[in-house]
Amino acid sequence: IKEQTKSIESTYIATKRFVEERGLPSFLFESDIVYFIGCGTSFYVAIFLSRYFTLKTGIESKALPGGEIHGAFEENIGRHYLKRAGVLISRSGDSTDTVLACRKFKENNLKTLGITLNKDSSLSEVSDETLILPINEEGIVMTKSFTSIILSFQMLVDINLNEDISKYAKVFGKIDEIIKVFENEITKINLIRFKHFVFLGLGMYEGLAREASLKLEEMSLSFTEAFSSYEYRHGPKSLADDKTLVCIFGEDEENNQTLEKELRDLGSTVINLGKLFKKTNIHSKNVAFLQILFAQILGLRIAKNKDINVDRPRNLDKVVKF
Ligand code: F1P
Repeated sequence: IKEQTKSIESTYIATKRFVEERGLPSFLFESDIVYFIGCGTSFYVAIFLSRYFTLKTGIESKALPGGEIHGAFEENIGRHYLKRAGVLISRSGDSTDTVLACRKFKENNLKTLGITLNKDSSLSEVSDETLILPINEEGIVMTKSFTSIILSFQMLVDINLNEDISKYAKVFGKIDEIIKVFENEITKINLIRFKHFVFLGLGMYEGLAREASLKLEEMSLSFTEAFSSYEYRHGPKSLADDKTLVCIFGEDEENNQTLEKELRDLGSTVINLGKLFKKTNIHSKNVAFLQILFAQILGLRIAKNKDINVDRPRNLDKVVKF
């Protein structure tokens, strides 16, 4: 988790170099629809980036897990869009679902960009263009690859819009500060009393909520759920009580404050991450993805309390191949 101070910087340098040497994957910005694909954590990166991409470019996009594409994508889907493209995300570049999804896209004449940490992977062979990030992540549970892949794709979008990307350089060396703020907050919570963890987020923040939920499952074998924030009012909140910890990803604004109060009234403990993130000096919307560090630290703390080894998550392998 702490290595993210370095991985963020190397991602920034590598992405800048990629654009200087190879140019932007302009076909994405000329498309009518872009599909963002991944599995597990990489699928949650896809949700985040799909929302970011559409928000900034106005181009339609959809995030789907790899299996949905190779298992259920039919020729007819999205046929009325003249230009379709795919962004395939995979740390290993070898998850069978994602590689098959990329092949399926090619069969249907979609142009593809692969983003991976592994230059010798099947994904780099199959995708039309590949962005390789020079990050080495040993653990099974993805942490720094999540933040790095998000940063690098955000940079591509921003460069295409002629935005100044040096704003990202401001976070170099400051991840430690965010970690301290989050750690202090987590220390104040009596984690042992919670039986149920809920993560909420809207728009791109839904990607963070889904990833946070996965982090707690993988690291600490906790029972967790994630929803698009206001969906929680429509049924799931029947389970909320004083044994529930709810984390709301997003900005510190009125709607989140109202939801926070509503859930506190039900007896739940609520962390409003927008409010908490403000306590750091680098809380801008550009680096909203760094809110995920809260869940990475939370997962680690709960695992420690339960004496679970986060480096050997139960039933999981680093790559899912079949
Ligand atoms: C991602 C992934 C992980 C998950 C598990 C299996 O694969 O699904 O999110 O924790 O370890 O792999 P990848 O396609 O990004 O390599």
